[in-house]
Amino acid sequence: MKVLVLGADGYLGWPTAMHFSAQGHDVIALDNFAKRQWELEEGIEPLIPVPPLHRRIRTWERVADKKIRLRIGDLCNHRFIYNVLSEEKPDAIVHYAEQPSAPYSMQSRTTAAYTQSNNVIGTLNLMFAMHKYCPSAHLIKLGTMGEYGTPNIDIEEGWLTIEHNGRSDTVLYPKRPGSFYHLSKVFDSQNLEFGCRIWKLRCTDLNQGVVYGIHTPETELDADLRTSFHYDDVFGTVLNRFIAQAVAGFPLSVYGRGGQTRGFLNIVDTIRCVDLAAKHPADKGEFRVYNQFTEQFSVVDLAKKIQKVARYLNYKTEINNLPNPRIELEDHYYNAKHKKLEDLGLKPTLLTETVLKKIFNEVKKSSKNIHNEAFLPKIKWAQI
Ligand code: USQ
Repeated sequence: MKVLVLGADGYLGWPTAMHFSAQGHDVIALDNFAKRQWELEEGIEPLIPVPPLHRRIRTWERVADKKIRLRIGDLCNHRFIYNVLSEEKPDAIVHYAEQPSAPYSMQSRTTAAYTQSNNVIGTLNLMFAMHKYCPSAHLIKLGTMGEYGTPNIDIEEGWLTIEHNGRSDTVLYPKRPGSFYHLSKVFDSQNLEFGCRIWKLRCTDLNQGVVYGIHTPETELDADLRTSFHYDDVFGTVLNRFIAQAVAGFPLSVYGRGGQTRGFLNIVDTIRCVDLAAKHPADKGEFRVYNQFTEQFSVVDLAKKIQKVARYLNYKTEINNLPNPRIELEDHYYNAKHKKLEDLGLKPTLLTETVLKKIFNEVKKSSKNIHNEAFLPKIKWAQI
């Protein structure tokens, strides 16, 4: 397959590009390096310095004896993505190229508008480019479990069959997300469903939970090949943050009572899910939604799990219930289906103590890079 990875410089994009290349596919890595710009704006750095993508690609070529081709540009420039798709005509497009942080989007009108225009217009341009130049390509789009919010009913995989006044229909699952970032992915899903319906595009929307972890088989091959790992309050996700906090001797920052329940998955399973989706493409005209996570935890249960392993490793870890900077339910029903990827063959990598110890060990190696001032949340939903 010819696989185009959009957002290939990022936490998930880079390991995905290496994975497909290692499998012998022809991989094109595309990025505009916007994430590095947002890091500069916020004054934050990943735990482990990430070499420029050019260097990572050269190292990959040396270590794996495989080529990854690089295209630099912005999806919001439609001419750029028109050129790429007309020249490359990929079989599969894996799309991570979006602003991924809820707190970033909730800082101001400017960052909310930027997040939504960057994400929604970029994806819209991509859809038009696919329609014009490669309508048979399979788009594997990273959506988020956060699109659904926390409804008081079971969460289905994208679609819901409802009965109303004696009639029945299957409709996109109603969404009630909790940030302008999560909303941007709802708008993407709506646009993509429309594109599949009118132009017969094929799309798999992966509604992904909170990803954790630092290793994939390819990132371990050379220090240059490691991926970006954030522990700060803007780009760091909760589990990665808790581990960095434990290593730094900082209390685990549970927001509010910590009853917020979310779906989680190991970075290794992100790659496996994308791989499974690519191997089993959606049909022409099909907008297919998979819920991509392997287990669910409340934030406080997660903190206790991490505290237990931390104490075993001799860290004196405490849990601190901070006033919640977000507006979200802290005590709610949560039962999200996540069967379709397992039906395709996903064998979940669960959050065992061994898995946690391995992440602790890796974070510990870079503990001198941890800045404690990056831990406390500074962006408040009510103060935007
Ligand atoms: N939380 C804490 N303490 C922290 C950080 C977070 O209690 O120090 C809580 C939050 O209040 C929230 C939960 O942990 O209830 C998850 O927060 P998060 O920052 O790990 O994840 P979130 O903002 O939801 O976003 C992340 C990714 C995003 C992806 C999403 C999947 O940044 O790109 O879409 O996870 S999901 O959460 O399923 O929507």
